[in-house]
Amino acid sequence: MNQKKVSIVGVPMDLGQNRRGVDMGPSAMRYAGVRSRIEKLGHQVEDHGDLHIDFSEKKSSEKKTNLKNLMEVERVNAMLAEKVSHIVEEGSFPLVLGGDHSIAIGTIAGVSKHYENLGVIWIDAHADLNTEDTSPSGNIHGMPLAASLGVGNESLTSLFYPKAKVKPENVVMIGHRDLDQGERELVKAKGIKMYTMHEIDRMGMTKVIEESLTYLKGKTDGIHLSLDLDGLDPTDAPGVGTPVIGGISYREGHLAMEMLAETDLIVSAEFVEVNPILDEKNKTAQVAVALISSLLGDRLL
Ligand code: 4U7
Ligand code: MN
Ligand code: MN
Ligand code: MN
Repeated sequence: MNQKKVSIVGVPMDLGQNRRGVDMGPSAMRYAGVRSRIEKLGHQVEDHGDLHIDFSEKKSSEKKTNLKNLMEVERVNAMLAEKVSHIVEEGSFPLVLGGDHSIAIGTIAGVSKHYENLGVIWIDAHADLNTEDTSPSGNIHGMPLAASLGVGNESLTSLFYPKAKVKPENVVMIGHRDLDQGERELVKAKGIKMYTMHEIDRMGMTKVIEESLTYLKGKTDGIHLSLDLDGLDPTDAPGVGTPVIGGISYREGHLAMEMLAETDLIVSAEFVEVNPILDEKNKTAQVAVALISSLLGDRLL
């Protein structure tokens, strides 16, 4: 793989969901050696540290909505979008460490500013396609993909212009096994390409990634990877807030990352939902760091 400049940004956000601890994700991944692993691959790494989160925001926002902590989630995402945009401008690869998945709103807003047709590969047990109208929980970490498609509350879609940061035909979703009714409807209405666990079981991860890349190649000018650690099976990634049995194995995840590395189409990535409080001896952070390393070109030989 070509040598890159890689810029790490930690976003210790936990306001997009209910369980404390996911705010420690960035520090767990740093402790698991993310920087040195990437440097060993020959890349030049700059760690921008963590964005500041104001944890004082409680359940009700001043804005009238059922979205939890909307104002602070909005503020942090605006900050993150600026930061990520700046990193892309400098010719560096943004590597965002979460934090809950609500931060994908900011990452994607920042990256998409520089790409006419940004592709997105979304690896997750969940679709994250809820809106304030369909969400069963009011948790914004269940909404970032909808927001990035321009669907949902104005506060979450209005960072930068246009409202829709990615086109539905430029999105590929992988690893799903827990969808809400409104999400199913949105997948169908928008015609989004989705490889659930069923397709992974049937076709194997090799075919899933090959097809995904064929699908995105040509029509996209760069691809962002958004990887929610709960996309992996809880036996391999136990330290997540919303585990769902029957997920992607470590081996399949590792293979997927190596195949993405081979294409050189990935222009940015985020690894989210690592919750050290729920983890077993930092295992999930270590898995995340191993996946990051493979994505950035690590090979045995
Ligand atoms: B994650 C959920 F209802 N769909 O919206 C919701 F099941 O970023 C879960 O993928 C969302 O971890 C999970 O609250 C968000 C629920
Ligand atoms: Mn998830
Ligand atoms: Mn998610
Ligand atoms: Mn390997």
